[in-house]
Amino acid sequence: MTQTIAIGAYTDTDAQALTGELGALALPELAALAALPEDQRNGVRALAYKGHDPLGGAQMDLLPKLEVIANFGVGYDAIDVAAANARKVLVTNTPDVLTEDVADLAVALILTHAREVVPAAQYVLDGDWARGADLPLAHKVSGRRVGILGLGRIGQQIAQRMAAFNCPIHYWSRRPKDAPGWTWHDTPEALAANSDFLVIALVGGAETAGLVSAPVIAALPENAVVVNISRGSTVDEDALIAALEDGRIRGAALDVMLNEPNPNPRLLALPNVLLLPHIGSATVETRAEMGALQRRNITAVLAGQPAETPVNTGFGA
Ligand code: 8YV
Repeated sequence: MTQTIAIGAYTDTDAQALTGELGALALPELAALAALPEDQRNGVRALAYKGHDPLGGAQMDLLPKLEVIANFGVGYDAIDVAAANARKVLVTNTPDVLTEDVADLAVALILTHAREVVPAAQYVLDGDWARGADLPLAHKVSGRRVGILGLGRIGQQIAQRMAAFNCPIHYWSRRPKDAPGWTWHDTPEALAANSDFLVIALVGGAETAGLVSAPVIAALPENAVVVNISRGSTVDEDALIAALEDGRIRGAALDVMLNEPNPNPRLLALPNVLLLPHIGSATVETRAEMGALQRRNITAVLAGQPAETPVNTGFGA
């Protein structure tokens, strides 16, 4: 009887490791759980989860012997941790192993948007260069103010990278950090007013939903670019789109947005917006480390050992 269920779209390597190492039963999506026979569900102790669909008490109740939900990703906002606590289910995530990749992508978004890399590459492919057509000048990055909203592990790495571009670093977090040379602001609005690039590096979930509100967006200078590598839920997207449509700010470069993978068509129509398909951690190397950490967490809990990267505590060992 299988003790582990793996839900989500895994690479072949991860899928093989999940079945080979853990004897996992693979399901394409969360909705498929309910269709499993009851005796099979009753034997499940671990759930390897990769996805962003909400996973709440109703799904947990389908697995009465569940001990651990091991999330593939650092952000676990899709998982109802209070419901897991109530059922004494441990939740684990995959922090640290993806920090560098996500920070690298934030820098890539800043440079790609400001230097108009995508239109410039298209200009070559389209033959416009050979024809001698005009290519508008782009915008400078080095020395511009970078505002980081949320100075956690990923935010700090973004700040370090952009400091190497001689960018003054401004940040907002609930409390000032020990970050000499970087300027703390006590509100997101104050940060926005001092940011040429506003980089959102918040955790997802209810506590940060809509933190980048209409007043925060209104506080941005006219040349500002909003960069998001965290979760779409952190932004009042209607307010952002309105500011972009009106030309009130220069642009946005977003790896995450509401309603993925079906972004708001108004975003798709905007020339000053660069959209990526949520690829912050999407490198061969990092995804392999995330998968391995997810599996180690499950193996530990099934053996009665403490998990390596627990989100909630007091269960699973
Ligand atoms: C996802 C992410 O895990 O780590 C996170 O929080 O958002 C990503 O790395 C990845 O898209 C797989 O769902």
